[in-house]
Amino acid sequence: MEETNERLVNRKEAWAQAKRGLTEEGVPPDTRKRESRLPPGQHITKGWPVLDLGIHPTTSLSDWALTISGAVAQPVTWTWEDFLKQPQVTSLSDFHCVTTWSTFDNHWEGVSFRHLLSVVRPLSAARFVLFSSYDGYTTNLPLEACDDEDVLLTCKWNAEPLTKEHGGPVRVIVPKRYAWKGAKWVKEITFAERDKPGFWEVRGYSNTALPWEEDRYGY
Ligand SMILES: Nc1nc2c(c(=O)[nH]1)N[C@H]1C(S)=C(S)[C@@H](COP(=O)(O)O)O[C@H]1N2
Ligand SMILES: [Mo]
Repeated sequence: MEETNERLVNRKEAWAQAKRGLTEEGVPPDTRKRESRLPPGQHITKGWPVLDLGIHPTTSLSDWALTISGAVAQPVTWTWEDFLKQPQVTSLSDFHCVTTWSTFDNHWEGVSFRHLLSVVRPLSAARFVLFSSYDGYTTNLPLEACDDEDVLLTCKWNAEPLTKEHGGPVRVIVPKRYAWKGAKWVKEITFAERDKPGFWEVRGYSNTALPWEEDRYGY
């Protein structure tokens, strides 16, 4: 059984305390440069690094399920077959990890978050979304950040099934936020009236995670 990589978790917590990698600290967010495709303090990496807690859960497709519940009119649990029956879309986007690497032009394929919204129909009181994964990871976002055309539950990357190390069979991508907001091996999506900080959000990382504002850390 794999265990959480405590050294990595401790190192990333220390980076948050040290506010590592901030290039524009002290510059008010609304005056920072935003015209560049590459967010401030990021560099482009070739290939696609793997970054997670160190546990790569194996779920056979016959056991896999995704439950979407909470403040919604129609909670659902999708099996793998159900997931494939949903409309599959493609999307091209960039990926920005808070540890400063970015990848450009990823071809994603899967189910759009907006489709999911049309199925479960969040109640008007629902304002936040919590993602929980098969490795025990969690991350949170405002509903309005998820209600965007480029937010996907993705099962394919560059025309190939998403590998286990990158979160297969299904992970979330939220291209306008740092990559930790996209849960690999997603298991549950819960809509709520109140926000609930996730794994990195309680360890010094930003609740909002906006790359172009270098919004890496919490205060
Ligand atoms: N379930 C889960 N999702 C996760 C993580 C994790 O540890 N567990 N790490 C996050 C972080 S910090 C990053 S940068 C991206 C990395 O995705 P990749 O390994 O496919 O590059 O996944 C995010 N989603
Ligand atoms: Mo990350």
